[in-house]
Amino acid sequence: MLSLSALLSLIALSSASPYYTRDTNSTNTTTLAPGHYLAESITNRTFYNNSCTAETVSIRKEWRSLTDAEKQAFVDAELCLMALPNKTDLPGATTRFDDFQAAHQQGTNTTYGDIIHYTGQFLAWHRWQMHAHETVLKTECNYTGTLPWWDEAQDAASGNFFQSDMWTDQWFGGNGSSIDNCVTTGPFANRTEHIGPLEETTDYCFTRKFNLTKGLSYGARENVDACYEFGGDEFEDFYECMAYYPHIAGHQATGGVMTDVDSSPGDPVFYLHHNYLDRLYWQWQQINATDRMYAISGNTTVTEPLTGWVPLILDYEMDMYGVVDNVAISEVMNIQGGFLCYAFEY
Ligand SMILES: *[C@@H]1O[C@H](CO)[C@@H](O)[C@H](O)[C@H]1NC(C)=O
Ligand SMILES: *[C@@H]1O[C@H](CO)[C@@H](O)[C@H](O)[C@H]1NC(C)=O
Ligand SMILES: *[C@@H]1O[C@H](CO)[C@@H](O)[C@H](O)[C@H]1NC(C)=O
Ligand SMILES: *[C@@H]1O[C@H](CO)[C@@H](O)[C@H](O)[C@H]1NC(C)=O
Ligand SMILES: *[C@@H]1O[C@H](CO)[C@@H](O)[C@H](O)[C@H]1NC(C)=O
Ligand SMILES: *[C@@H]1O[C@H](CO)[C@@H](O)[C@H](O)[C@H]1NC(C)=O
Ligand SMILES: *[C@@H]1O[C@H](CO)[C@@H](O)[C@H](O)[C@H]1NC(C)=O
Ligand SMILES: *[C@@H]1O[C@H](CO)[C@@H](O)[C@H](O)[C@H]1NC(C)=O
Ligand SMILES: *[C@@H]1O[C@H](CO)[C@@H](O)[C@H](O)[C@H]1NC(C)=O
Ligand SMILES: *[C@@H]1O[C@H](CO)[C@@H](O)[C@H](O)[C@H]1NC(C)=O
Ligand SMILES: *[C@@H]1O[C@H](CO)[C@@H](O)[C@H](O)[C@H]1NC(C)=O
Ligand SMILES: CC(=O)N[C@H]1CO[C@H](CO)[C@@H](O)[C@@H]1O
Ligand SMILES: [Cu+2]
Repeated sequence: MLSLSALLSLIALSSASPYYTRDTNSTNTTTLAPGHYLAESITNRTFYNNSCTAETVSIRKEWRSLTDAEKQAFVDAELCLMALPNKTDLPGATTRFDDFQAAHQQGTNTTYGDIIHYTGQFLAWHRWQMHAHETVLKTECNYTGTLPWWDEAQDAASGNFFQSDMWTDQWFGGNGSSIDNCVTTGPFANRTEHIGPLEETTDYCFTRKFNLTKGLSYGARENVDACYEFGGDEFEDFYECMAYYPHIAGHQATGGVMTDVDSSPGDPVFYLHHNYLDRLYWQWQQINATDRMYAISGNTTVTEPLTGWVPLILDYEMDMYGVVDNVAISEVMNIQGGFLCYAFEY
């Protein structure tokens, strides 16, 4: 298992090549045996609370379980968000879709060492980001579905990480062009990114550069299972483990904008990838809810602020930089706690 400092030095190592900052450029240092915790019923345990009941819970489906009409509705909703004006004045944001990308760039601001990825709020923040994105699709683009996810472990096991129809020109488009990696086909073809690369705000083309090898290796189910070995009192080890292979699989395999640690939400596939990561986090929580549901530890920042370290607690208010109202971490620990109310199809 990588320590946090090892992770950080890997990030520092790889930041020399701007577009590929998530490439940890490392050999496999995982020493844990794969876990054996996944009971058949693990993903359908429920923890209904308050207004969240069997009647109100929404089900987030794997992309391939959606009907063609549902797939079209999701793609259309993302296109709608890309056509709506920004509501924040975050640097570079010109559309409502950009607002989310800009907020992610703010959270990744190296002034405090990327607070949303290498601190205890990594999983909570991205869970909330998924919910916020889904909510805005519904409230501002009349989307009636739920946020789909991408079953990466299934694709890694198949030998073809890009077997899903999500990568066809009907839905998200595929690999970038061999000339400049710009995505030139599908509904998001030739999109101009306004946020990034990294902490810049410039205009550039929306890119992808598929890497099958990375998808098959990083995305392997055993890498997820290895993370599930950590208990609630080892939360820091758990989130670091999740931030490693399961997290970098979708980013690095997709390539291009998805590998940009600040600006990866510029590829709509980002949301399917992080929704999958959220499902993995929820599975881990369900394995021992008493121990893991409210597990949180670490500090609020990676580097010490001038005012001193602040331990991360459940009351900590996470920041979406004006895209939606802020919430405390405690609100997002139980995905059926009331503020959140969803389950995963499987
Ligand atoms: C949970 O999943 C298991 C295995 O698929 C199934 O047997 C069981 O009926 C499911 N329970 C509920 C409440 O859906
Ligand atoms: C949207 O962004 C533009 C700059 O791109 C800015 O001038 C404008 O104030 C922003 N809109 C809102 C509502 O903040
Ligand atoms: C959403 O639906 C309302 C009511 O039908 C409509 O006024 C509005 O224009 C729709 N919004 C979008 C972005 O399509
Ligand atoms: C994607 O495009 C890159 C760059 O053109 C190429 O090297 C790679 O083989 C392609 N990958 C797949 C899976 O098509
Ligand atoms: C995107 O741009 C490329 C290069 O200019 C062009 O060949 C392609 O037809 C464009 N795609 C779409 C869908 O407009
Ligand atoms: C990062 O934060 C610092 C300090 O608040 C600020 O000066 C800088 O502009 C921020 N960077 C970006 C990309 O917004
Ligand atoms: C894919 O990643 C592997 C492992 O990091 C690397 O050796 C290979 O050159 C990459 N392939 C492409 C097409 O970028
Ligand atoms: C990493 O090492 C573990 C333990 O040796 C192994 O099970 C796993 O497949 C490796 N993962 C990758 C991505 O190579
Ligand atoms: C859940 O975690 C607690 C605290 O570590 C432990 O005592 C208990 O045995 C665990 N329960 C299961 C079913 O693993
Ligand atoms: C968290 O803060 C404590 C001081 O409260 C400090 O000793 C520790 O090194 C910090 N941990 C990390 C991972 O930065
Ligand atoms: C249920 O909701 C109450 C009131 O919002 C909250 O205090 C409690 O923590 C929630 N419990 C769970 C298990 O989500
Ligand atoms: C561990 C590892 O693979 N390190 C490589 C990282 O990338 C640099 C530059 O390409 C190589 O020189 C290292 O060997
Ligand atoms: Cu992120």
